[in-house]
Amino acid sequence: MSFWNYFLPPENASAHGKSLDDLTLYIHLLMAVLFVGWLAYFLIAVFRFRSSANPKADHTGARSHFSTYAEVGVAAVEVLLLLGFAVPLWAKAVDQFPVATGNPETDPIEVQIMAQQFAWNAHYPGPDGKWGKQDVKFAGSNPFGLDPNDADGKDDVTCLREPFLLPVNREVICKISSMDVIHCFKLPRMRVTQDAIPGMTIPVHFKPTKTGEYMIICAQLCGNLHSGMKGEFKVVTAEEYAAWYAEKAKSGGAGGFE
Ligand SMILES: [Cu+2]
Repeated sequence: MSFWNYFLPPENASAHGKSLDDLTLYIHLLMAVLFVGWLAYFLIAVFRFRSSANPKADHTGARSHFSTYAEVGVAAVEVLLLLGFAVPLWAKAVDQFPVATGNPETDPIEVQIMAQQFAWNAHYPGPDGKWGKQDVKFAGSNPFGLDPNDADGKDDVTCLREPFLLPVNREVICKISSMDVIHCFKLPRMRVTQDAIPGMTIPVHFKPTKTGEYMIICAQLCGNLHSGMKGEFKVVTAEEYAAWYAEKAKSGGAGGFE
C-alpha cells in the first residue's frame, strides 16, 4: 500500500461509487480554492491595513456598495445551485431506485438487515419470494421476529451474526432496521451509509461490481462494544449465489426458531 492510500477511501466496488468519489473530490477542490482565496484576502488585508501605514483609525470604513452587491450575487448563485442543480439531481437519484419487474434472474435482490448490539443479521424471502410473517412477539427467539409457524417463512434465508452473500452486477436493496438502539449500516467499499433506526425500515440500494469479501461497520456510537460491531458479506458470481441460496433455504428458515 502506498503512502497516499492512507488518505484515500478504500477501493470502490459499486456502480454508483465513482460518482460519489468524484463529488468528494470536487468538493475538496472547491474548498482548496476557497482556502487559498480567503487566505490571500486575509494576507492582503493584514498588509494593507497595518498600523504603521494607518496610524489613525478610519471610523467610516467602506464607502462603496460593492460588498452589498457581492453578497446579493453570492446568494443568487447559491439559490441557482440549490434549485437548478441539487433538487433536480436529487429527484433523479430517487427515481433511479430499482424496481422489480417479475423476472427472478434480474430483479433486485432484497435483503432485510437487522442491526443489534453488537452484530449484523440478514434475512431473505427465500425461493418462494415471500417474506415470512414477522411479529415483535417472536423477537425473543430471533432478531427478525419471524413466526416459526408461518408457511411463507419456512424457506426464508437468515444469516444471524454470520456473513451473507450477494451476486455480482445485480441491484441489491437492503432494508435497514434495528432491534435495539440506533446503529448505522456502513459498507465502505460499496459507498453505502444508512442509519438503522428501531421501529423504522429504511431501504438503500447499490450494485456490487467486484467479487470479494467486504466489511460492514457500525457508523453510530451504539454502546460499549460499538467498535467491535463488524459484519461481513461476500459478493460472488450468480451461480455461486444461487447454489448458496438454495442450500440456505433448506437449512435456515423461520422453522428453525421454534
Ligand atoms: Cu452499532
